[in-house]
Amino acid sequence: MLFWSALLAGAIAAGPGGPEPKVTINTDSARHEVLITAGPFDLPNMPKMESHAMMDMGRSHDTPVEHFQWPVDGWFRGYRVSLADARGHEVPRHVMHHMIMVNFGRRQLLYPAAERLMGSGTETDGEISVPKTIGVPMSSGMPLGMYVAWHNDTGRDLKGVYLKIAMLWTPTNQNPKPVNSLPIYMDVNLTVGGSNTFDVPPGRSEKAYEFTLPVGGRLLGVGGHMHDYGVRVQLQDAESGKVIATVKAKREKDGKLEGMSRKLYGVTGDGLELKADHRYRVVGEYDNPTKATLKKGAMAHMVGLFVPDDMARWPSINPKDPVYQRDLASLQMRGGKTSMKAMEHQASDHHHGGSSH
Ligand SMILES: [Cu+2]
Repeated sequence: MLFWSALLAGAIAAGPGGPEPKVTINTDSARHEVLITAGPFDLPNMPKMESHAMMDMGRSHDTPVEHFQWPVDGWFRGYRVSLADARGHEVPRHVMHHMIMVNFGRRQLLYPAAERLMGSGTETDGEISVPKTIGVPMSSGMPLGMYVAWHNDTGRDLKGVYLKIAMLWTPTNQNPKPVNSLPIYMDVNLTVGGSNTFDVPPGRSEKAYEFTLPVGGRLLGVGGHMHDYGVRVQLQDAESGKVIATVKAKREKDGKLEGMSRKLYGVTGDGLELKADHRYRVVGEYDNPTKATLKKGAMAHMVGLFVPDDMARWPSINPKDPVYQRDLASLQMRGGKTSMKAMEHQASDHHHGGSSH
C-alpha cells in the first residue's frame, strides 16, 4: 500500500558502462495503463549485504534521473513493476532495490521540493493500487522523472535488463470523479536537497519538526520509515499536544528494526482532519540500547495520502526558491560522479534497517 512512500536515501554510482538506457512511454487507453519501459541496464553481480538496507547507502548503483512526460489527464492510482533480461526472461524483482518517481510538475505540501509521486522498494511486489474512488490528480504533459538503485546479488552478471512499470490511471469521465489524494511527506530532520539523517545518543531520544499547512484536509492513511533502534513516529497537534497518528516500529530483541506499521483511516470515512495554518509536529522516537552514539545513523519520517479541502490552495512551485533549486540540483547529481564522493562518505556510517523504502 505504500506506493506513496517517499524516500530520500541515496546510493553510490557504480557506472557499469554499456549501452545508454532509454525510457519509452506507451498509453493503453483501453486498460487505462501507462506503460513505461526503461533499459537496457547492465547489472554486474555484487556481494550480498547482511541487511537489505545497508545497500541503500553502500553497494548499490544508481541510475541518473530519466525524464519523461505523463501522457494523459486523469488520476494516478497504482502500479505494477516487472523486470526482464535481454532474452525476455524474468529477472528477480529484488535486484531493483528501489525506484522513485518524481513529479517535477508539482510541489510537496510541506517542503519546497518536487513531489515524490511514488516509491517502490524490494518488498513491493505485484500490483499496488488504491480504490478507484481516490487518486492522485495528473494532467497530460506533467514532467516526471524516475531513478533506480540496483543491487544485483544473484551470483551472476545480468545484461540488458529492462524495467517495465505499468501505471494505473482513472480517466476524467469516471463518474463520480475520484477524490484528489496526494502524497504527503513529513520528516523530523529534512534538509531539502541534503540529508535527513541524524545522530542517536544512547537510551531514549526524540527528534521533532514543527510545521503548518497552507491548506487543510484529511489524511487517508499513513506509513513510516525508521532505522535500527527506532520506536515510533508520531504526528501531534503542536498546539494541544494531542497525538493524531502513530506509526510503530517492529523491533527485534536487540532493537534492530524489522519493519513499520501502517494505518488506513478509510477511504470512504472522513480520515484524520488536519487544519490549515495550525501547528503540527512530527516526532521520531529512538531507544538505543548500546553505549555509543550512532552518528548520522537515524531517519524518521511519516508518509501518507492527503486529501486537500481545496486543491487551488496547494502551494505552487517557485522556481526561484533556492531550496527548490537545491532539490533539483540534488536530483541532477544522482548517478553521476559527483554523488559518488558525497555518498561514499555517508555510506561509511549509514547502517540501514528500514523496510518501507
Ligand atoms: Cu533510511
